[in-house]
Amino acid sequence: MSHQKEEKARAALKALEEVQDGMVVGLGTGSTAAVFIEALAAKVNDQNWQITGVATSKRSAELAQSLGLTVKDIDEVSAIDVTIDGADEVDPELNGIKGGGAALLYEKVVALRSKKNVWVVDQSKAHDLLGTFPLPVEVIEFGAQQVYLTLAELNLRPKFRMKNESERAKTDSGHNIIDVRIDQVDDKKALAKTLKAITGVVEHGLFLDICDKVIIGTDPIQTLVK
Ligand code: ABF
Repeated sequence: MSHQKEEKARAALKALEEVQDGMVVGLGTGSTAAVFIEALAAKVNDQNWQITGVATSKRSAELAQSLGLTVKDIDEVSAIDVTIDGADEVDPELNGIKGGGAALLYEKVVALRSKKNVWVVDQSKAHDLLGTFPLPVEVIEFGAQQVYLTLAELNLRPKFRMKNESERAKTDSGHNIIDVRIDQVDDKKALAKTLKAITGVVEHGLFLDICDKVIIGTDPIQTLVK
């Protein structure tokens, strides 16, 4: 197993400690979150726990259900006790960039309804400053090119996320993803406001003041808390 895979697995398994029998658990998206979902399903089956999962993507829902976990829609639960998710970048203030897996909208909806948010990452995700990783911006289909041009005028160097040479990638909601470069942007909070004010933008992958704990799967494990 590669170092990165070992780190993902170590972080994901550590995150099991955040879960107790009877909880409603937000199920993240990505390869690290997938390891967590597999470990959670094994624990639930071994200990006969009652756990309800709320997935952040169709693929996480399918994975969880295939492993026997109960999965409900977010509107079927009254609260989410803890969400375990991955991230593409995290800084020392626990702000992050998410959406490399094109699931940022549902991830943010679930995160904002969670009592506690825990990110599980390998060391390559930890950066002093956000912006090495392109920031995903979720955009409706109608007028997506206009949004692209607006982002270009803001010097954000936009790029449509492509499924292949000719087709644009689509999120679970059927939206586009436009990735932008924010490494030259100092005020991320102001950028978040600017992006949300662009008509046609649904959401972006800046997760500011959302995460409560980051588990970095190094050996020994590093845990960052707010
Ligand atoms: C998800 O976690 C996405 O936002 C992000 O792309 C992913 C990280 O991917 P991985 O865990 O596979 O490195 O929340």
